[in-house]
Amino acid sequence: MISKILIANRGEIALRVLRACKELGIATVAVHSTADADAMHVRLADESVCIGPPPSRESYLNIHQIVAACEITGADAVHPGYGFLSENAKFAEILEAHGITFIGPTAEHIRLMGDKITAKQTAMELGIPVVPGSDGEVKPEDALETARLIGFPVLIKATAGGGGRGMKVAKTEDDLDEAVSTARSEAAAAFGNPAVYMEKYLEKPRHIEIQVVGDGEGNAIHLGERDCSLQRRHQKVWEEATSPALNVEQRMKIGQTCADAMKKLKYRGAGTIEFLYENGEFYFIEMNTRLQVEHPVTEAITGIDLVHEQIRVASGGGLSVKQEDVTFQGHAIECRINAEDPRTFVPSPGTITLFHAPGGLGVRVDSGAYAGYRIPPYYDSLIGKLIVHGRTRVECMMRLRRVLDEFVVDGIKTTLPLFQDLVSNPDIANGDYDIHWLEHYLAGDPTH
Ligand code: MV4
Repeated sequence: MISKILIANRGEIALRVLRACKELGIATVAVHSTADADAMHVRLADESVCIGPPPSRESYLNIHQIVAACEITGADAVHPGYGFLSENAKFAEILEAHGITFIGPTAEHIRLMGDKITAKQTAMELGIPVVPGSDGEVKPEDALETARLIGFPVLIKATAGGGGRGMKVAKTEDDLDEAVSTARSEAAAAFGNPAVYMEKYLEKPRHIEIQVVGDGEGNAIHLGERDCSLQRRHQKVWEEATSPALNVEQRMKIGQTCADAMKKLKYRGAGTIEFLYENGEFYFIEMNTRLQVEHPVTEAITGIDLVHEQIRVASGGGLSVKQEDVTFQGHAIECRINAEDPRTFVPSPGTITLFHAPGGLGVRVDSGAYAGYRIPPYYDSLIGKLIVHGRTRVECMMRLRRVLDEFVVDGIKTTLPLFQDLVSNPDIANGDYDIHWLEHYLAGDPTH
């Protein structure tokens, strides 16, 4: 059994995990950098440990400091949140070697999904549909033959990549050599590994991801999908569940495929299987082996607390629900509130002078922000998430318009005005968008 959890994170996700621990009667330890001494997660935890100076590399990414904080406080488990060390296989192994439970998948599964080629090969073997493409790595001298087999346009992706870095499109044979060599040098620079692979380029897909949870013993369930197509430079801005593009049959079919795959893998913990979706077909792109920022939309429509489930399976307690007991109620939308200029997305750290979070039925605000809080300039600019739930998508959108009017964050710039614009846009109201929609909209494209 787990009796004390150290939360190796900061901001809204540290609070999110703290709340689950409190509900389960588990003691909590916050860790923080010197820049976060006055942060909400530090105030709400039972104990806290300062683990270093502001740069993440010396604090939130410092494995030795975090292990030392566990030993000092007697924490018997670590929840990594998202980002930072959440998908670091070495971290999971080191904790295990110290007899500390890592609340997440095995190091082996983290590694398997961290390499995009082994992830894709594993997905294929598990019966998950993938994007047509090369059989593993593509060497520059084989690129043309492979591209002709796949058919143009093709996309060159970094094996060690993820998040869109080191990706290059080749529309025709003439573009290919340059696309391959640029992708290889970008991959080498960003990840220390020049290896690339090739896929058919999907022109106007949606990004739809499936939430899964497994107990590590061969039982796994799916909690439906999230539509995360509204992104800017690979940063998600707005996420919703269910997807406006899917019907019940499609949801249950892809969901069951993913749950069955996770059973075969004996996957433990929460995971997200990411797909591109185009013309009624799903194409696997990657799997995230962590809790995701947008998990609350799934919680809103299923009523299942994902962090409770993560903690249960990490302590060998199994899942609290069976697939047949999972239902999808209504619709939920999440808006990411970033401390950024809503037009340029330039970070806007500083002091929040006034903070009023909206409330009422179907409203959730996950945030560590408060009036007087000074946002440090060292970290991600996400200062909160607004999650709105309604019985239908139309009701959810009506509620979101009301709630955005109520939300007050003064003293800094935030992305709230962007959402004010989006909720009055007809394409958004109709759920009619793909992964490129937001970039076109922000560029002032008149067709949007
Ligand atoms: C693709 C694609 C089109 N075709 N793969 C971008 C990040 C990485 N996770 C996968 N990405 C893409 N892979 C094929 N074969 C287009 C993208 C992509 C994208 C995907 C999801 C959300 C936003 C995106 C924005 C640009 C490109």
